[in-house]
Amino acid sequence: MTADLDTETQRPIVVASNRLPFTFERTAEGLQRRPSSGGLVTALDPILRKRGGHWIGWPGIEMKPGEQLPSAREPYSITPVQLSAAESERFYEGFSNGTLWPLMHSMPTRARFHREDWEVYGQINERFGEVVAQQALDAGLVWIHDYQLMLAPAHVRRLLPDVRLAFFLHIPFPPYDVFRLLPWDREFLRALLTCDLIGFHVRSYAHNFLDCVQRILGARVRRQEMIVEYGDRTTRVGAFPLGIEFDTFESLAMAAPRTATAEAGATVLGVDRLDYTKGIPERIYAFERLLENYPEHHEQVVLFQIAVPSRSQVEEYRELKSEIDELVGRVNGRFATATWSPIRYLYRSVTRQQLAGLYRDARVGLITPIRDGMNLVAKEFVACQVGEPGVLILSSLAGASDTMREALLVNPYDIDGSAEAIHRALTMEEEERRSRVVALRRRERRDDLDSWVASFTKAASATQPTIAPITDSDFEGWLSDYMEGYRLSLFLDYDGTLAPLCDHPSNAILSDSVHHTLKTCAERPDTEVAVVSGRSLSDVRKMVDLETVTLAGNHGLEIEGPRFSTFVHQDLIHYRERANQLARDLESLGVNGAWTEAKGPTLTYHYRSVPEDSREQLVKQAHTIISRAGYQPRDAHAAVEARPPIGWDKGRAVLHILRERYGPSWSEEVRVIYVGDDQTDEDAFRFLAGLAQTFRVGSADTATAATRRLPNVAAVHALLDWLSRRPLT
Ligand code: ADQ
Repeated sequence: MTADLDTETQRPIVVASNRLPFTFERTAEGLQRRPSSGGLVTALDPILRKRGGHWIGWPGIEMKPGEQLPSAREPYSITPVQLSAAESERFYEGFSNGTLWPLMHSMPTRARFHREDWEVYGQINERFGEVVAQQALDAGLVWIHDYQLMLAPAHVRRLLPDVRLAFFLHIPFPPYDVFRLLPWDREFLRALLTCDLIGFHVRSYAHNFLDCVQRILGARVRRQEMIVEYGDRTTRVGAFPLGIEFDTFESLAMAAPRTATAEAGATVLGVDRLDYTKGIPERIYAFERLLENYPEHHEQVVLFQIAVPSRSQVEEYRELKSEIDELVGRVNGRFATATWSPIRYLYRSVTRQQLAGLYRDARVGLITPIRDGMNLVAKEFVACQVGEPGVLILSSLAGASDTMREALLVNPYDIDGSAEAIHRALTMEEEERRSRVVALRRRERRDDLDSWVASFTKAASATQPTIAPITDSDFEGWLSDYMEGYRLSLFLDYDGTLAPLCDHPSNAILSDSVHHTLKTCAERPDTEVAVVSGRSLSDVRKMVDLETVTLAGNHGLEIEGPRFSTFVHQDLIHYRERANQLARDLESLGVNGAWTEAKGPTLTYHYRSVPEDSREQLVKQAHTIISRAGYQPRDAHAAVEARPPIGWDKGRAVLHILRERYGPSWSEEVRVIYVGDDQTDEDAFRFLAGLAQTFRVGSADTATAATRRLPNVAAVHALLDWLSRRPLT
């Protein structure tokens, strides 16, 4: 898929985030709006004001039936996504803030894992995905934000397969060993990989993500280029450090009246949402240590901590509030004099204007989260240094420390080190303060919010990379160690694996070169090849036409091969007649090009030629007819398989072949590779988990139990070719 940069950037942008840019409250006068707090809104609102488009998010209250939001004043349109109070509890407080938030911040012991929360999170993400897709029919870009909506991209992709789709994560992406604690890690990674671009604040988060997709999903990662290949799709991954509206903050700081803090002596300023990631207690301990170690600061210095109330319905946040209240009280009690209290603590939001004045008048900005995706407060502090230069003390555990190198960097867990840094900041010569601030300001002015949006949207509209051909070295990396010194038993599905999917099964013919490579593999003394297909045995025999290959038809209900006693499942006898009847029943659905393939004991109802809009109805009817006949319906590629309920599948068939050939201890005798593209191959993937290397071919839209994915039939051919050429065991 290619995109013309100019037209892409002019077409509307559709943004989805958990919160809309404002929150509604129900008052006596009706619904009232107030701006939402937090970095995400600060970042996105100006983009949509400038470019126009659509913002989709949760309005913050449960709306009554028929109730309308007050009309928007924004120059962009808004669609609210409704959540009931019960849904919000599980989706927002539960999974988003109780599971993902701590886990993504590498605090797994705080994370709780409840299946019910996960399920509601999935449902709400689906709802968001559907609303986004409705609004994004002609969008130049769909841009989904943050950890609350990590599954939504998969739903947008399902509904709009060709839309340009990007995701930005505002919080850290943790290392592999932490992320994999999530019981649903694969689901998240798969959903994110439906995007064309995934942005993180800093490179280390992007690298963590690459590690995870490589190790958890077995995706192919091109590290130099930061490209992931998964199934038949590519995703670009990048670091896009978020900036702020620098000029706005600078102007606000220039205009702001002198604050009371300016009179109160040197102010050390902390500004945060009240959150356990922000390191507020640690900061108070560090300030206490400063007062213990350096009495000269008594009556001279004040720590002014402003905390915006946040997630106050969550128990942990209420506990944190009490802890901070208590700590502030204790330190003040310990050091206060008649005219001086060392800590001033404000538990509320302040306006941007007030904030700008406070930043400007502070001697020290003490921004010491114990983990933070980026931290915009540090950047705002710097932008507001328009008078006497202050000093920024910044946690090395905030994403912002990646670029804000001229700050005094501290590890917030190191209380003594932090106290030393505060002392150093308070006693720093003006010249040093100025040169640090100048360098910090220069960078933040250049890498501001506009430049972030420009670089992200530019990357999002760049031509999508193509899948690089799979090479010998890929196969060597994946398989050599596994196979070394062993015989190989190779299992392959036929349609969509060895031969491309066609309108009619009779057209899916093996090319001469693949036929030749398959033959070469099967004739090797150290390799056995089996083709396991849903076709009837006679049909698959006709297509493969190699006596050296074991053939399994009807999903393994019938098997024949060299040095192998022919197998026909004993229960089939009961189904031959019923299959004929079912074929007749399905004839009524032979409309719009749909047709039924009778394969002896099983049948396949094909609907590849049926127009999209009439498929759903036909498939539903096919399921009903098949079930009524006492058969099991199974969805396959543009087809519904009707299988006798015999408790036999491709997994059992593979086991049967392996036991016949190598005896009960086959797993010690032979290495197994299974390659398939179909839902019916999943039975074999599941059965072989841990016992084989398995490959799912084609689109990554459905989940798989296979170890890896291959993009297409050509990649299967490359695998066969590599296997045929490898040195003899
Ligand atoms: P937050 O965790 O909300 O954001 P941060 O980046 O610091 O953290 O943004 C906070 C915003 O809220 C700032 O714009 C700040 O001015 C404002 N704010 C903070 N305290 C305030 C107060 N008392 N009164 C008024 N306003 C206040 C998440 C991630 C961050 C990431 C951002 C953006 O956790 O790591 O930087 O998203 O991606």
